[in-house]
Amino acid sequence: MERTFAIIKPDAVAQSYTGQILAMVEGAGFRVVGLRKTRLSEAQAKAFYAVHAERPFYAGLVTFMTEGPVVVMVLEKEGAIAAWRALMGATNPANAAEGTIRKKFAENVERNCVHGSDAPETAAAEIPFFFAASELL
Ligand code: 3AN
Repeated sequence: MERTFAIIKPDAVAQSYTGQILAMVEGAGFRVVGLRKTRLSEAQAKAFYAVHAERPFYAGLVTFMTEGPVVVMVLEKEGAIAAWRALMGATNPANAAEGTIRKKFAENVERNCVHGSDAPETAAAEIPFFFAASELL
């Protein structure tokens, strides 16, 4: 069983899409092993997206990710990392396939509703960024 880290971002939480997104998660066969509503500090958002620090959209991304509460999750399933990225859809919702979360709910490439780890090493770093082992059940 593989685990991945996911975020329901401030745009989706503010528009009350949390329940619909969780229904899609569970409907796709993921087990939710960790779940918490929180609000990222600027320092947390900067550290979480440090890999994008040199990108032109970094400052806007940090502002967006701290504008309101998020829901952080750890999802478990065989091939969870790829399966969650498939369910999220393409980064730019204009390119996202039918039936994906971003196609259904996302506004644009920045305000794109959800995050998912992109590789096993990323998941291994992102999960403990938000969750203690004792919170994963
Ligand atoms: P993904 O979330 O699909 O893994 P990344 O890791 O390339 O995509 O980007 C991280 C986040 O940065 C995206 N979820 C989105 O919010 C934001 N982002 C990515 N590309 C752009 C862009 N061209 N303009 C604005 N924001 C972007």
